[in-house]
Amino acid sequence: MDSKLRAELPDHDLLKLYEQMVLCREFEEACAEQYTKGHITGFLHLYSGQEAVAVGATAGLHKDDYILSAYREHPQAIVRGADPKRVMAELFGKATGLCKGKGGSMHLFAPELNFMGGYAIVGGQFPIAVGLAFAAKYRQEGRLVACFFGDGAVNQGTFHEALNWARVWELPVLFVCENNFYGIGTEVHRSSALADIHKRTCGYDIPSERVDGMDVIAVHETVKRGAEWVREQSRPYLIEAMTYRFRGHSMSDPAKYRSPAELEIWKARDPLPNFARRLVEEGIATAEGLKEMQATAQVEVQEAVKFAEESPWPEDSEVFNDIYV
Ligand SMILES: Cc1ncc(C[n+]2csc(CCOP(=O)(O)OP(=O)(O)O)c2C)c(N)n1
Ligand SMILES: [Mg+2]
Repeated sequence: MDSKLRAELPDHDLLKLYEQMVLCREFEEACAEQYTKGHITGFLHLYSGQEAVAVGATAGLHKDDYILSAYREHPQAIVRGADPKRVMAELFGKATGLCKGKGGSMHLFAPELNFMGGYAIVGGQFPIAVGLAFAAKYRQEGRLVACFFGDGAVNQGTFHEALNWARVWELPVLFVCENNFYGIGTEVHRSSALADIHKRTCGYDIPSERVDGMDVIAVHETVKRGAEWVREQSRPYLIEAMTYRFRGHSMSDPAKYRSPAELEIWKARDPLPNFARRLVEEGIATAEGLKEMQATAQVEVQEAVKFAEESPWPEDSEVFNDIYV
């Protein structure tokens, strides 16, 4: 049987994509549970539904490419290589956390992995992405900056300033919009004059395209090709990935602004079971094998929760350390 998936990637890589998506889903769903138990406090924005974007895109980048994102970024950090234990501990505010428990959910940061944050200010990552790209070009490092952001960020001035300077200075930035149709409770057509976000780069002479963000293979192929173009041309590019979050904006949002019917349409497009089905249909995995993968991910996440629970709080004396003044 001809396998469409095998034409894209070797079996090992295809299975890795599935493994990572499952780990992300299990991690996020465990976060919801820990929030309900009061172990995670403050804002918590979960990524369930959008896994194909983080997983497909990261696989299309090089390890030394920088990644920046917004505040819905646990999977982006984990897929880049952050230890789920240290990410969970960070969400618990523990000393063993990725940022010593001082950042929390919205401020994950791992420079050793070239994961440069986690930004709670909508559009805060754009100028930093451009600055990193300027530095990378100046030092002739050959790496690019992948800057993830939401549909709700594109009306911030920083988006337009970043696009402009990235083009004027010919900087290697791959802008990746995760268009999940909502900025908190506001549907994208109510906030954007042109809701086809990829078309908005024409004013800056930046090429762009749209991709199905529920299809991990499509995202991977598009990002890989886009990244190669950025690297070769030393020019910015923008990809708009059409996706959907299955939960509310944050844990405190019951998402009353969207209909159950709409949610059902998108749940039918859930990137995990759909990719699983293709893997099985094309003889790359068995249903049992994929179930085992999920069980392994569940164990890994439970170990992360246990690690976070048992970890110490930061010392009081830590309060004035790591402050940028
Ligand atoms: C500068 C700024 N303005 C407003 C907010 C409040 N805020 C938090 S998230 C958000 C919506 C962002 O939506 P989007 O970029 O689509 O990301 P998504 O939540 O869909 O992932 C807003 C307005 C903020 N954090 N920063
Ligand atoms: Mg959004």
